[in-house]
Amino acid sequence: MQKPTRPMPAGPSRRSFLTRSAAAGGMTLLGGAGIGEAMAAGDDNLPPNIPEWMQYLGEGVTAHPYGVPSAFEKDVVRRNVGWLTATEESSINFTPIQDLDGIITPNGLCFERHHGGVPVIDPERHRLMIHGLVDRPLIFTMDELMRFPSVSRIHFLECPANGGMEWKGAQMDGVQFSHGMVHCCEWTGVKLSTLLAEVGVQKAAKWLLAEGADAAAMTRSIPLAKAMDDIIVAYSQNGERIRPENGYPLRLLVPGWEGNVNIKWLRRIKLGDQPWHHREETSKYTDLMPDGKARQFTFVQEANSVITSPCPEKPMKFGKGFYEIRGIAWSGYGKIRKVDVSIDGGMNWKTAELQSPVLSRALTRFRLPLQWDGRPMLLQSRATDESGYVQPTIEALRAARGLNSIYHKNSIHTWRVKPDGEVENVQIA
Ligand SMILES: Nc1nc2c(c(=O)[nH]1)N[C@H]1C(S)=C(S)[C@@H](COP(=O)(O)O)O[C@H]1N2
Ligand SMILES: [Mo]
Repeated sequence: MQKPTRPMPAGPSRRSFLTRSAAAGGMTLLGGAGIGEAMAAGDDNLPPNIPEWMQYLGEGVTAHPYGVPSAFEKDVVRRNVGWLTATEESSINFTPIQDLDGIITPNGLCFERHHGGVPVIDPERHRLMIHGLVDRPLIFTMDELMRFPSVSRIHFLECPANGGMEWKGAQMDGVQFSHGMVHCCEWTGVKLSTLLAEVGVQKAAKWLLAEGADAAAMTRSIPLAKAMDDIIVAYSQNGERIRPENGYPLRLLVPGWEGNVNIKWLRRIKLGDQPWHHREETSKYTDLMPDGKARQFTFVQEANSVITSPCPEKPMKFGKGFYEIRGIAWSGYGKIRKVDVSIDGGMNWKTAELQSPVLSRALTRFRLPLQWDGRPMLLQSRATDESGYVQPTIEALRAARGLNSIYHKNSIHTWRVKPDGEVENVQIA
């Protein structure tokens, strides 16, 4: 047998064990294929035969100094929506949340949001300047920043535009696009409060301005109180240096607050006594209210949740029988306390199991076993966080915020499951 250099996915998929498992039945949850059946399937790679890939030596330890996913996982990728933005540099792509398990988003799959593309920054030549209402304005090298006492925290980061295309009705054909402007990583860095102690904050200081080193020179005003609380000046993401797309070599991580204040490619922090007026291009993250007024600052990403299996990309393909409903919940106010799941559009609710760890301002996994009788369902999830905040219905959110909004749409989401197991994105009254 010749040794393939790089195993490639097979063509049309092999017959699935699981689809045939119902027949094998018995007392087990799912059963499994009988040995006779497997032999009858005529695939030489099925047990009890020795498969191809046991008949050659695989690649050695020098083949991939930096590993990549299996070639069979080629469809697990970030995706963008062409019509959403005019350019690819000032644009966004989406995390494939339908394909992920647990609470950590792999670095290569974290959604990206840029206003001026991704700059190429040599960490040797990168500096962070802290000035304004401080006693000792200072400029830090990356080495100096990494010498400070460090922290590692797991937090979600969500663009406030997540779900924003659906204020007027369901329109995205998958959970990747309806909810994929979120990722959750373990961020390592130095607490901003540590750096502020180094420069000495003056009494009059109440706000800070953070500026990125990208072509957009994106800047944001952030209240100093948040900086003193839990903001991280981060250089690592899931154990390795931050990816260029996510802010290499340095970014702000502002736990639970809207994505746009998490300034990437961070180069400057200025302290002042009031918020700054931002340039048109970067100051659009205001919430337009029903009365036509705009809320300038809506920092917290309130509790949200969505079922990621089933979903349009993951239909209920085994027919009637056992499924585990799985999803993610998160809240900028703290920990998720509870997630309820409904299969009848919100008339009846069952409390799902939360998978540990349940961390503050982090994605939280929930799951609920279901014996599907094959009838249509309207699947929903509803998160409650430790502050007591309950994820609102779309009607409640519209009543409070109207139809003019783009940002902060965290309403209960509905999937319609059809008898053939296909899943559609719908909004129900
Ligand atoms: N310098 C800079 N920082 C930035 C942005 C940017 O365009 N430039 N985009 C912001 C927005 S709107 C979001 S939602 C988050 C996205 O972070 P991510 O790309 O790591 O997912 O970064 C924020 N920080
Ligand atoms: Mo954003």
